[in-house]
Amino acid sequence: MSTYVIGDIHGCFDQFTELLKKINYKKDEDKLILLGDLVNRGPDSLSVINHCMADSSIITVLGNHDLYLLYLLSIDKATGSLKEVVEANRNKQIFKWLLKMPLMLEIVDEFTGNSFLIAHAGIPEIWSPEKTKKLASEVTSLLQKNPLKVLQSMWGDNPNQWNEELVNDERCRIIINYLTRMRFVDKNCKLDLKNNTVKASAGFKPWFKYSSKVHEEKKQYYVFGHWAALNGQTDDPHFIALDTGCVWKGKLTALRLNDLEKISVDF
Ligand SMILES: [Mn+2]
Repeated sequence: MSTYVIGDIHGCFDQFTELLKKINYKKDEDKLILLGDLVNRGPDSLSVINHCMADSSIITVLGNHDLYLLYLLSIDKATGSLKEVVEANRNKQIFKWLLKMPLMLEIVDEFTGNSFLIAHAGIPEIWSPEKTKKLASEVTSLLQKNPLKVLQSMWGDNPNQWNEELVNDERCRIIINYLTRMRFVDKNCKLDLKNNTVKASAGFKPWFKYSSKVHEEKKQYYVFGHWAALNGQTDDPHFIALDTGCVWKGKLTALRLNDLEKISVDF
């Protein structure tokens, strides 16, 4: 049995099925975790969703584009490359399926004992894995209890810094922004959500540059997508970036957790 993590698919269905063939994925034996942003921008978001819903060995962490799709489904607004998903006959089932997905996962590989912390954009250094799990499930239960309220109030870049005192919509919004939109943060973990390049503004660094040696000792790996401009490069083997920009005519990349091998297909 192998466990794979695949980066941002963004509706690139052909590359997705080609990659599954290349890794020789077997749905009855293997496990597949997607890093979110299954949909939008690319040519065939609906086929990606249909394929994933038909295979119970697939789960995804939610990305910002998946949350956008949930939002469009919640207000029944068919627009852009998500039009056919919102208008699909079983759009209500799609909504329910996606709403159940977590914002963060921890997977421990039984052969190596390595632990993999998985979130669409990453996990800020100020939150331990336990704390992150708690905050992520806080959002998931709010999403399930009152989806409209969360989906309609999650927009915006403020507050831009974590604070234990935050409550209600602001608390929910910043947890979502760290886990699904983060790239650069400053030394107080203030988010810069405007910059999607690889060049930091003054006072900011990529979120994964703040971490200490602790990950190495604990055999912890952070696996994330979202940041296509990194093109898979973090210069730190404990931070594994898997969005290799398939939808921008780059590659779609899988990581096999058992041996840390990366396998890609071209757009
Ligand atoms: Mn994203």
